[in-house]
Amino acid sequence: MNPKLQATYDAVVNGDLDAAKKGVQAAIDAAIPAGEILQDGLIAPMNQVGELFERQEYFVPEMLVAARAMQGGLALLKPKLAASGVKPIGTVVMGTVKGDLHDIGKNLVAMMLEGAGFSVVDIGVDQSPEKFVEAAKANRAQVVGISALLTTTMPGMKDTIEAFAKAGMRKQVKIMVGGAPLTDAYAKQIGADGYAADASSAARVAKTLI
Ligand code: B1M
Repeated sequence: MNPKLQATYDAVVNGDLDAAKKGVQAAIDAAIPAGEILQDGLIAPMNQVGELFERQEYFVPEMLVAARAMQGGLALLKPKLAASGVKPIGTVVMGTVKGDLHDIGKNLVAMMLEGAGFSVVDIGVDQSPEKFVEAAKANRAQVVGISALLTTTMPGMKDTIEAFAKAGMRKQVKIMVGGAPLTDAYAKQIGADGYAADASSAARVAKTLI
């Protein structure tokens, strides 16, 4: 890792919002590529936080402050990641599945989709199948992106896909799923049209779907 990113990494692990923002700004000023700042300075420390949580050295409050620090850094990086002013190539409705409050990965995917030229309607976390259907209808979305981070909430993705079928919209929208516990095989099993393991491949997959 570029030593200039160490301060950002430590700031996220320690949940220090101000230091995370300062670190990201310093890295941008030092012309470190945005993708590298994202991967090594923001995503890698969140993985470390996850490991600390598994070892019961961190608990939910520590995860929360780490997430807040990461989001603060991410907000500064957003303009670098998502080029603006591009005519949208399609509309994606994006949300986290019902019962699930994790949104950092979803936000990143949304940014990368915007960067790839999509117009993104982010409906937030803990969204019911009906909300996904409503939002897709209201925004005439071509693609719906569903994120899940918990094994317990993954079945909600299948329910959401079924809700589109019930609403008679299954042929009009392509459904893409993702999130740390998911696999390509699971995505196929629940009838999704696409699966992406990370934010940059999500943009590639979305393009192939439209
Ligand atoms: Co939670 N949490 N959490 N958590 N949390 C995990 C996910 C966990 C793996 C931690 C662990 O045990 N090691 C574990 C889940 C275990 C499981 O089910 N497999 C867990 C748990 C158990 C819980 C609680 C149940 C804890 C509790 O209360 N006892 C609770 C559940 C709350 C709820 O949702 N109902 C909970 C709560 C929280 C916080 C609220 C404190 C906080 C979330 C804050 C927020 O999001 N605003 C939090 C956090 C921060 C984490 C970890 C540490 C980090 C998640 C993260 O943001 N990663 C996480 C451990 C870990 O993942 N290492 C953990 C960084 C992010 C960039 O990656 O989200 O994977 P990720 O997104 C990636 C890809 O997955 C993919 O692209 C993204 C970018 O590359 N992707 C998509 C994501 N969505 C996609 C959609 C796509 C395509 C790709 O297409 C549509």
